[in-house]
Amino acid sequence: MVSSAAAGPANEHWRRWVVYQVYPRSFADSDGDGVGDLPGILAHLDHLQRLGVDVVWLSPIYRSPMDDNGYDISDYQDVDPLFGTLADFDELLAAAHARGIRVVMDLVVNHTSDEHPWFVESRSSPENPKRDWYWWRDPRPGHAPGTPGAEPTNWESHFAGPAWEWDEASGQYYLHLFTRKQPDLNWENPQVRQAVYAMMRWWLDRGVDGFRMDVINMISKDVAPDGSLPDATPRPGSLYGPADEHTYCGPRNHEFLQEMHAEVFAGRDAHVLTVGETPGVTVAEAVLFTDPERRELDMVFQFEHVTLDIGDHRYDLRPLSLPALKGSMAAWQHGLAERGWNSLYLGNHDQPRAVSRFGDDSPEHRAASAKTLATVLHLHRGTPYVYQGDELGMRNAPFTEIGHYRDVWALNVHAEASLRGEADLAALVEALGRAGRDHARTPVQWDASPGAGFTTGTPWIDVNPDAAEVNAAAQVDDPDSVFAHHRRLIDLRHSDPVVTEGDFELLLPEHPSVWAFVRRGSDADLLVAANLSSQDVPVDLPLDGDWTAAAPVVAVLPQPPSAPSAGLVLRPWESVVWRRAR
Ligand code: TEU
Repeated sequence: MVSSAAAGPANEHWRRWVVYQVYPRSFADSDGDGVGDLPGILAHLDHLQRLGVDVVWLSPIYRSPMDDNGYDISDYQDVDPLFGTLADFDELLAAAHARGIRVVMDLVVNHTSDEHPWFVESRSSPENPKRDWYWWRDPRPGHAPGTPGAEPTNWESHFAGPAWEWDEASGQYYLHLFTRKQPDLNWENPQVRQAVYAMMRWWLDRGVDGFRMDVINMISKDVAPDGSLPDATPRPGSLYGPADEHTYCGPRNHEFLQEMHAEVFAGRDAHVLTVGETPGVTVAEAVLFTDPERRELDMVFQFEHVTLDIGDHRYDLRPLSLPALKGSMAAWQHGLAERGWNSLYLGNHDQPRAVSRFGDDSPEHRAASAKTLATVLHLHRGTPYVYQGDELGMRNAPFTEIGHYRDVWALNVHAEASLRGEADLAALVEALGRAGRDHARTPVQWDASPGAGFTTGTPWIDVNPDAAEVNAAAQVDDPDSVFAHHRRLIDLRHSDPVVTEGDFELLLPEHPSVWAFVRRGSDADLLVAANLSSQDVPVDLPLDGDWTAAAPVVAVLPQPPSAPSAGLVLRPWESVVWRRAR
């Protein structure tokens, strides 16, 4: 129960929800074709209900050529046959609702597939009425069309190579910030926006509970009144460079989202959950996106904490220091404390597995480190997102060669590296082994059978061979499991308002292995202390006031210290949450 003294936007009921992300392709396969599907999700709703999550976010299930596993949509108002039918969707939605679980759709409207009828028309001729629905531009004057440097701008795609594709037949280039099969929609055109809003209303009328909006801070480009787009700063030794400064949080981004809110969400009785995926967003921008008064979004996915260990590009890996990680998270806690709201995540379908990246995924410490990472995440202020399999402590796959990978991004950067030579190629395959997106996309491990209970057929990507030990069947009834620990954290959020409302203070910001903080609520406080290392760590917590009467409410290891007293020693990957009433 939220106390009445704390009414107001900061205490809207949705702020107590926990979201679970399903990547349908890898969740559960009901028909043996090796690809997860909607009936597969339906068959596992009990798992989600037991975990206690309030919302499921479904990664894209729409019709798609699957160049980017469904983030390339060719029909926004149908389900891809790989995943099932609209009738399957309706059944899943009704069954989820019957269990009190809401369903949020992935909204991918920065771009469509090149096979979407809108793009097929747009591409057909420069005179087509839909030509202006996408970004078509002439080659750079003085260059032979289709040759390097002839692109309208020097922008590189996020998934390797130039962001412009030459279309010989219609004599212009089109923009694609992602793959060439993902042309960018032109949001400057009001017809595009209205078509998107109509599609969103159609899903809401069908009963869905909100949207996770893919790269929604890329929909407004830095376009001049004459239609020209600015060049980026090229990378050293390259013609091309990242277009981020001209494509992230562009001049009309907030206007477009406010318009969307008015056209789609206003006047809906039930709360519709909205979360924008916003790479490169700053705290100041995030406040603008998520301040309830501005009527844009409930929250955004920021990327700062998942870029601390990467250099010039995603596969340029750097060591991560704990003070940097917790400092970053704390800065977001403070930045969105008064206005706006945080989303909290350590992994998703684009990131390596959290336990492998931030924990210790060796057999000895895997479970404790997965639990401690969950403790720290769920006890921050904001909405926690549990990525499928993280509730089991699933880890990175032992992929050692490019043939193991399926992700178009990995395959594109590999093709690029192979032009540069063997040394680069070996370094890339090593980096993919730690940072590739496919680690999050191996099938969910339901049991110890050969297909891990995911499929009776041949899975589209290899099952992690650790499925014999790491699986749901072994965990759901075990009170010491990673699953049970997630369940306790979710229960705590639902039962104790301080988890949602309490303010946040980071303790020992420079400590190299302890992550500790206090949450102060209106009638209780929580103290979280976590050892993010595989050694015993003595820690002297700077405590305010008397914590002797506090009691541990969630702990990772048996016999946790009863109070955070002097002489405290945290065991490897131990974490404890103490609560004191006031
Ligand atoms: O991801 C966008 C994203 O996180 C990255 O592309 C990011 O912009 C990049 O790391 C910066 O170089 C979303 C989806 O989550 C992802 O699965 C899709 O592939 C992508 O958009 C395109 O739709």
